[in-house]
Amino acid sequence: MGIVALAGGVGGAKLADGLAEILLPGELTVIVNTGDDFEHFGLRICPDLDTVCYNLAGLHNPETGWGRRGESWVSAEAVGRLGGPTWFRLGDLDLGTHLERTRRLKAGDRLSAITKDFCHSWGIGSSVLPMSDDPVPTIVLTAEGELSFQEYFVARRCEPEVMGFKFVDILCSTPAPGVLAAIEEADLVVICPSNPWVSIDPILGVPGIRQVLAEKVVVAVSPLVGGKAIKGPAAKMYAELGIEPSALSVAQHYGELLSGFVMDNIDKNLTKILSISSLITDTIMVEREQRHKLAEEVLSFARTLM
Ligand code: FO1
Repeated sequence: MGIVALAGGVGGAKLADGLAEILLPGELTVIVNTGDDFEHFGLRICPDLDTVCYNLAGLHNPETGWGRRGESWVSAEAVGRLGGPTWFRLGDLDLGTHLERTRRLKAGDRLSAITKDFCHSWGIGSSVLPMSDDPVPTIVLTAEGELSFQEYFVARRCEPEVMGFKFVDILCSTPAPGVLAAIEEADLVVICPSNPWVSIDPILGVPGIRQVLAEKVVVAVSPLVGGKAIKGPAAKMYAELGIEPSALSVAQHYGELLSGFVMDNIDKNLTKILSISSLITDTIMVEREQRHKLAEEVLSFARTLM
């Protein structure tokens, strides 16, 4: 069975990990948002790509959700003592990833090729693909002006009121090698419980991706539970954009792309007003077993739609 998962951020990485655990190696391709990538200390940082890879490799930090397990902060503390920037924390182990990725990018390698090699080194059996090898930086349009994504997300702790989003140069970007083929060959596409505005919309906006998805069975899992995001600013963004933060709004966000929708038990009343097939289950993934359980339930539900 060929499954494609679209993911970005911690919630997406958790479900991707659950899917990888129950599928055979080679059955899963995870297409990851790179809109939150940026340059810091001259290094290319790809937070969502790394969060997905670290989770699939079992190297992730369970406390923060991002970065590496058992991390140390010697270099970040040394930077701080020299008066350098400490607002975006790069751990020592994580730093190795950024150093080697940047070295290879400067040597002319593509992000997708580098990610493939990193996955091999980390023992990841699934394919992990950046949505594009072209930079497509997300800009958050706020009441205080335009902010780069990490400036909004980390430096400003998502406080400025959101008025919209811009994905720079997205119309000139192309899907990374293998992205369109993986979707075309997939039996099912799962949109993970990631932020629809800043994790999934950039993927859907890369020219060609939405068109191939339109031919597929696509199931989304709501990142909003009882009107709140498990992690991150998705609910706040919906409210500030004048849309009620709810699982229903997430389903409407993806619209005709969806064949089915998965939402939490808490939101079971919404099934009455949802016009597509839905699965109501426990979607909150705290323990590792909950990732596998949700992945199994999503696949069983999707089989009824194929
Ligand atoms: N998020 C934070 O809130 N503070 C940080 O200092 C921080 C550092 C960081 C380093 C590497 C990495 O891969 C991710 C990091 N994140 C940090 C998370 C990241 O900003 C966001 O989770 C994503 O960009 C949104 O999905």
